[in-house]
Amino acid sequence: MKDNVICRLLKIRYPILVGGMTWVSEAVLAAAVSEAGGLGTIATGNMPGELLRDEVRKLRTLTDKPFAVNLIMLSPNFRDCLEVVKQERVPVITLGAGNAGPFIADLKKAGVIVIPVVNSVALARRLERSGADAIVAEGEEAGGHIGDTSTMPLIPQMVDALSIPVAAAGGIADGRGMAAAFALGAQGIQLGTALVVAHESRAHDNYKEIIVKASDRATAVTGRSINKPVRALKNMLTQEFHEMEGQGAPWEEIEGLAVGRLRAAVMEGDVTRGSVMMGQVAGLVKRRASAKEILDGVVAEFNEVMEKIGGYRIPAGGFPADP
Ligand code: TUI
Repeated sequence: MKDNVICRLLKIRYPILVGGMTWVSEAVLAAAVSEAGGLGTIATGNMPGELLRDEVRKLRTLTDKPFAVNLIMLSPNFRDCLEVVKQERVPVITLGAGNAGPFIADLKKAGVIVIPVVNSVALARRLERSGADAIVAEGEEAGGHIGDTSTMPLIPQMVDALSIPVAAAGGIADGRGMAAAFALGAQGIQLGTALVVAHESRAHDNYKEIIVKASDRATAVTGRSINKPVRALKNMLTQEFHEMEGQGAPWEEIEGLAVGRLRAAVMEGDVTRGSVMMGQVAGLVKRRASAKEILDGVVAEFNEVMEKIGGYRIPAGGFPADP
């Protein structure tokens, strides 16, 4: 294998993107990932356009490698951030939490590579027709705002439905997960939780320690009753969400409970009442390391796994039952 379609498209060495993690994915982590050979990402969350401009300029003092900006269509500053992306000649954007369709043509005209993050095949098909360059297909194992389908069934259905490249997200933190995604037809992956613990990540120490200590059952999904499912660490906040949802509280009240909680977790380390968004792979993330060590480790393990299973065959007629 000499070439990878996502590396060629994005001019990167490893087909590894970073999730647009609000508050976590900022210039320093993004630059470290891009320097390590992946595609670093600045997440905007609800950030005003001018703050995004500062982040993009800061990143450019740290690396000359390609990077992405992640926009969330729910944000009140979405349109301002779109303008900044064009003015600052950001090479790649990823778009989550909404239908990116109406914005693709304009961004393409400005020369931006557009990669929507989606959880449904129907939306991905529409976005391909609207001109998306690639898709990040995100399974419900992911942290944060999620869809309904998990990565294992989602990726092959996306790959079958689309002609553009697919990167897999949700449930991937190591080379085994990456190899599984490639077996399903993905040409790249997106890491989130695995990079929250990077030395260059500004997530509070408490947040990183919670991930490193997490078990397989550490996360819960809240907000299903209001059609806004979010995966995060099970804690007092998720319990409060579930109680409120169980009582059939109005959506304004449920959403109100979330305000400021992600910031409290990431920036202040409030892991009991904050929203500690993390994927189900938190239980797999056992070590804090630099972004470069994390990416190199994933790639080395991917190659080991491919080597090991590359020659694996089921013999004609199957294995002998009594060898
Ligand atoms: O966007 C994400 N993950 C996120 S965004 C986020 S910000 C947030 N902060 C506080 C509370 C809640 C959210 C945290 N995590 N992933 C990509 C993604 N996009 N997952 C699901 C979707 C999605 C959802 C609905 C995409 C499209 C969609 O439907 C749009 C439509 O109109 O058809």
